[in-house]
Amino acid sequence: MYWDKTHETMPRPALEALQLERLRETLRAAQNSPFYKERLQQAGVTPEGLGSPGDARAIPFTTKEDLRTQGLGLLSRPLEDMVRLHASSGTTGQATVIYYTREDIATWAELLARSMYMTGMRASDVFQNMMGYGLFTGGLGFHYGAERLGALTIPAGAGNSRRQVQLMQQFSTTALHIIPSYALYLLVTFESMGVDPQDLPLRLAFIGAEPHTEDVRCRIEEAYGLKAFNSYGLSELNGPGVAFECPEQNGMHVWEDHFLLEVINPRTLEPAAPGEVGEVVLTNLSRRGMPVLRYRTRDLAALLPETCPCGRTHRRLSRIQGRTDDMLILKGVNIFPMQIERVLMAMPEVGANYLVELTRENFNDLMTVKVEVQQEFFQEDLKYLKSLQKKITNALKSELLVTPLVELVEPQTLPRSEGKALRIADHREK
Ligand code: DLL
Repeated sequence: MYWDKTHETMPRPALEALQLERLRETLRAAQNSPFYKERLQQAGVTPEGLGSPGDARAIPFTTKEDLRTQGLGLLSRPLEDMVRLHASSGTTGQATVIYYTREDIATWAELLARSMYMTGMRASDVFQNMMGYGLFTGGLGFHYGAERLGALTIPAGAGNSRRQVQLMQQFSTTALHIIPSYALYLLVTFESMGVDPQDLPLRLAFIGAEPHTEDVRCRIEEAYGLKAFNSYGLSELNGPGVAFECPEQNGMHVWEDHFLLEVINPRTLEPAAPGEVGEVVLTNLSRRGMPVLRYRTRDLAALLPETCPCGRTHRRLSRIQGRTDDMLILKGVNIFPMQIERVLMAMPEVGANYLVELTRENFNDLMTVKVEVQQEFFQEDLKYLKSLQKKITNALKSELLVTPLVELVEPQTLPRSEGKALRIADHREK
């Protein structure tokens, strides 16, 4: 049931003692990087001065901007000790580059093996890794983890939908790693090939890398006939394998022997109360080549206060609710894209894809939500479609408090992404 029982079920006092020891080691390593050496000195923080993991609050935050501008100044070992780099897929500015030593790669693989084992994956499984191999961490990160676990690993990569289905058939795939929006999209390919995913031996899927709702998980589980587990991570902290759902499927355990977790109020920067949504802040506890301290992820989630019946002592995060930087402001009202997804995906008439377009006309902001309708409903008469449009508009209005324009479109007509879905198109000039 456990991959590493000692660490996964460690009593909290022992876990916190381990965190303190690793935090001190991390600070010692970080002091070798020009960037952190100066930062820590300025803040007067020393490894020996820390008396508990909570004392990490004296360490200044690290931001995306720091990572972007500091480059090699963040390395705590010489460049020749590094064996790999990955880069984040940021759409603005320069990509953030993360360097890994050989040990760092091994530790990361261990965490992913532990994560997948927790959901029930075993060496007898056939694992199809449908995420991009390359600078993105989703492909290689899981690949090494699955091999470490011992599963037969198919490095399928992203996209090429018909081939994905063929691979599943040919090799009797039992476990998938897939972006949730792509999992919904792939159902169209299954249909066009006359293959029912339920007839395949699929039993597990790991879904992550982008925000998604509980309804999306349910749709994937039902259509494929498997259990889908939420997987969270970010390149700045290795990549995937920071937090993962256990069989309880109620929140993601953050591997606290490797990451120091805080949830803060992004305005006051004080700790958020348990159960309250705030910004996730993470510190590497075991990365040696390029440890990152108190990284402000911009991801919004709540710490779940109860202990988990699965027996693991590592605390859980709720589903990621959005990001501090993805909030839209429309006519002065704050809107998180996940609110829109929650409303849409709860409606059986709505298909797999939608797009939110923001425009400005005569100083007036407009939001148009283009929604793909499931084929069987799209065939209905105009009167029916009008009433469906009204139903969606009202549901969105009561959630968002502004009235969007809703446009119903035919299935498979909105732009697709084989990677992370692009749901928002903001055409307003800044
Ligand atoms: O997306 C790492 C990853 C790969 C995670 C495969 C899971 C599976 P980045 O490209 O650096 O790394 O993007 C990180 O994606 O800060 C979140 O905003 C978002 N994200 C990742 N996982 C989830 C998730 C990878 N399960 C950024 N739910 C993060 C919601 C997620 N958002």
